[in-house]
Amino acid sequence: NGHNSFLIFFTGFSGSGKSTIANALEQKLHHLNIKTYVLDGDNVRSGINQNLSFSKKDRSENIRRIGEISKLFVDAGVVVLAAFIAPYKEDREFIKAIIENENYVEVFVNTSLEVCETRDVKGLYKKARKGEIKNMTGISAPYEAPQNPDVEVSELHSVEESVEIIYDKIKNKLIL
Ligand code: GGZ
Repeated sequence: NGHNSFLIFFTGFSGSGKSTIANALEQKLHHLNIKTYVLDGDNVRSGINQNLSFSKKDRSENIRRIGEISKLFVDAGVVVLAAFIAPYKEDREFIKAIIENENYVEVFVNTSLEVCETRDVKGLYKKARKGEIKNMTGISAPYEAPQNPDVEVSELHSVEESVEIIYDKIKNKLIL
């Protein structure tokens, strides 16, 4: 039951559903006995990257380290599901440059800012509107949308549908 290892990189606004979809896809892959690891703000920004802010420079360093960590996991034979806003094109390009082409799948979770702001799971958008937090992506910091993602999902898809759409794109990489 060997399988290829690769990186699935989810980009999109805060509250777009990146981590939720990544975790749901991970469950599906587990049922197929595939070794996976989810990298997201919860385990990266709280640990190895806890010294980084949301300035442009620190977001770039965040994504650079995530790219290098992902590369190590891919080398170790794991399917990595990385869920980060990664708002700058040049930072996503860096990851593309260090991970072999066939081992990189970019997923644009294109949930509209309006929907993300309505969800406001952590209350961050409300705080950003009030000026209580700065550099909030979509409010006071930019998001450079991917022009050519490998897969795109949005609020028009349920989590389950999103998982199936993404699975369809990666199934050819899996040796089941
Ligand atoms: C965007 C912020 C900010 C600001 C805190 N802007 O929805 P969340 O809470 O759980 O996910 C967001 C997370 C974004 O971290 P990333 O490492 O993915 O960002 S980046 O790739 O741009 O480096 C959000 C929370 O951190 N958060 N402040 N100002 N998101």
